[in-house]
Amino acid sequence: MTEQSPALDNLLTESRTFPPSEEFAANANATSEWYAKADEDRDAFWAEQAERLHWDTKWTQVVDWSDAPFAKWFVGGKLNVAYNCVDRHVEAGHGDQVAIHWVGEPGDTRDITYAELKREVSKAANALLSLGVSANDRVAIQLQMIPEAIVAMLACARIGALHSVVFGGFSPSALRQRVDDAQAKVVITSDGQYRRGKAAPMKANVDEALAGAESVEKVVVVRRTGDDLGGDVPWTDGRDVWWHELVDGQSEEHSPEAFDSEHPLYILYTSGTTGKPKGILHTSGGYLTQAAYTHHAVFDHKPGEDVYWCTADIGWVTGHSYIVYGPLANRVTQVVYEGTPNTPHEGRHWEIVQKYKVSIYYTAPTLIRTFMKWGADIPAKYDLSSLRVLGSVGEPINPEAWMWYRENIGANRCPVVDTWWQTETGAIMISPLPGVTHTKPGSAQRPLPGISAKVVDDKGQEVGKGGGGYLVLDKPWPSMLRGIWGDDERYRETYWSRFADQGYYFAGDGAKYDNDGDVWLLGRVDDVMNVSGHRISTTEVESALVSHPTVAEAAVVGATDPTTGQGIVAFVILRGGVVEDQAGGEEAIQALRNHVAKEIGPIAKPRQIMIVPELPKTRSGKIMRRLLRDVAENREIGDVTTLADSSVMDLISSGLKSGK
Ligand code: 6R9
Repeated sequence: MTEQSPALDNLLTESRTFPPSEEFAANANATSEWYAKADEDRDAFWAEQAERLHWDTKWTQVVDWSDAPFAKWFVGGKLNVAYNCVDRHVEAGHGDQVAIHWVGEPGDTRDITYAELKREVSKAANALLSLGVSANDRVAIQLQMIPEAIVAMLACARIGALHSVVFGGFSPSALRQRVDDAQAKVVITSDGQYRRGKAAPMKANVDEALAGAESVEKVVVVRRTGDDLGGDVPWTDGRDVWWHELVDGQSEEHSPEAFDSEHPLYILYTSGTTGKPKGILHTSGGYLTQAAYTHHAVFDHKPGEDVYWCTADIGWVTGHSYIVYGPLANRVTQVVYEGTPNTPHEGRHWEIVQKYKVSIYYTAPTLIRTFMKWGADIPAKYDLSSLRVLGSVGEPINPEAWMWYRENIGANRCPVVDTWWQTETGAIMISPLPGVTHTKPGSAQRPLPGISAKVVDDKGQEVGKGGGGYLVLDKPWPSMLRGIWGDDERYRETYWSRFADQGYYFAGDGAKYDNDGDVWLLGRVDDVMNVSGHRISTTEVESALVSHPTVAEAAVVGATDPTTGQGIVAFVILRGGVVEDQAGGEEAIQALRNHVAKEIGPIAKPRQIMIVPELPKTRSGKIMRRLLRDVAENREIGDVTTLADSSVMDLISSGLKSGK
């Protein structure tokens, strides 16, 4: 990928493209003219997008970048984010529209209209005020996907307090670290959560986390699992309070205050591979503008007509921007599902799509590959004809998985949008526009109108068509992070030092342009392998493996090798129906190695391929290659606190020891 170490040039020569149907194109929210328009006058373009919101005081300047890398957007403007997501829709006569079709894992359901959401958020805002929470205070939220999670976030926004949402499955120490770093005053959690048909304790973990946590004055507990948990919920008198006892009796009236456009909205922690997690800070006006604009343009969302479903957890930035802020600002009707996709059966998502006539579905490659593993006959049993746009986020999507998604879920009819962005970018940055773009399996394709991104070499020079290097963002954007909580130096160092001369934001991802100039994401640069001086991306080898008919999912790492520097080690999950004894045999493994050699080149042939039942993933579905490197290099396994399921590593290690 750099001049010193030659890249493989023959990778990812994807030639399939899918133009939008005429009908879709004719009704699409976005048009191809937007690109030129935004290029001509970026500020005017964003000023127009900001008009999607209600501003109590209009801004005087679109962007102030004079103190780079600290940006100010819509300078002087004032707004209330929660008012924009809830109240204004009620005032415009849409109080009876369903905002949330909530589906609980055990099968209980709740439909919440905008009028009801307004009442709930107002009561919760009054409740937080009654606990002494005021603007700029921090509230930590550790909740599963229940309506109260969304209500709590909006209640914070409404009173100008910052939320810090922590994944429901995170360990006590991970929660504690985040509570301490943000000095959270209040923690909101639940008694327990349903996971795969069972009630698991939540409050008990929170108590363990908070022992001696001095900043925390109150813990608010939503009752969810109740008697199913068996036994009492541990309780600290004077500190703990039930959500229903606190919130239910509050007034339904609360006047939202208008805050400065740069008023902080939330902190969300992302874990780097080393060091303590970074508290990514987002603010109000610019963030909401880009979240709303991208949700409108990338998903072609039509308020009052579409039923939208983003399957993310609110503990992930995708849940923040594409369940809570963007969609609700755009008056969405959306599905929120509490449980796992295979509880009680592997068709659960498709059953929900059929029942609620979901028209826009946004998920992660990890889940698409899991659906592949389960088999195409499962979605085939359901009526998915309501679907019209499919989205993907979180990792590079292998062309094979993309095609499977398009064919088996989208009936070859729905545009697939592969959306690249990060916690730090706040909202989608690179993605096709449905109805405009001729989509291409595996490529995020092009920065959105208003966004500028480049692939550059080591020295910050843009590479040409067919060239690879580092993805950078060379112009500020409205929803960009405003810093790392409490650590300006780390903010500069992490994101702005690599290409300081050019003033580029370095995203940490490798990327390349294909011969059409479309962008392909190649994974984190930390994961790039170096085999005999050739830099090879994990993504490309993984995609080659997944394109073999027996493979559902693959993770590839570079392990130290005495002759080649690094050797490629692949961990492979087989597709449903494939017999492991056959597919895992010596000959079959050799066939897989040859397949990679044929797809990419002999240099990319894995040194070793191991068949495994599962892969280690974060809660947002990203493969943790660092842990697989530990396995491949026979080291003790490193920190597993951000794994979705910490038993996976035992499963992999024991399977390997027994020779499977
Ligand atoms: C939204 C989100 C950010 C990292 C990012 C990149 C990877 C996300 C991707 C993608 C290829 C896509 N990533 N979307 N890679 N194609 N469409 O995932 O935020 O959890 O902060 O992760 O995820 O490596 O840098 P976050």
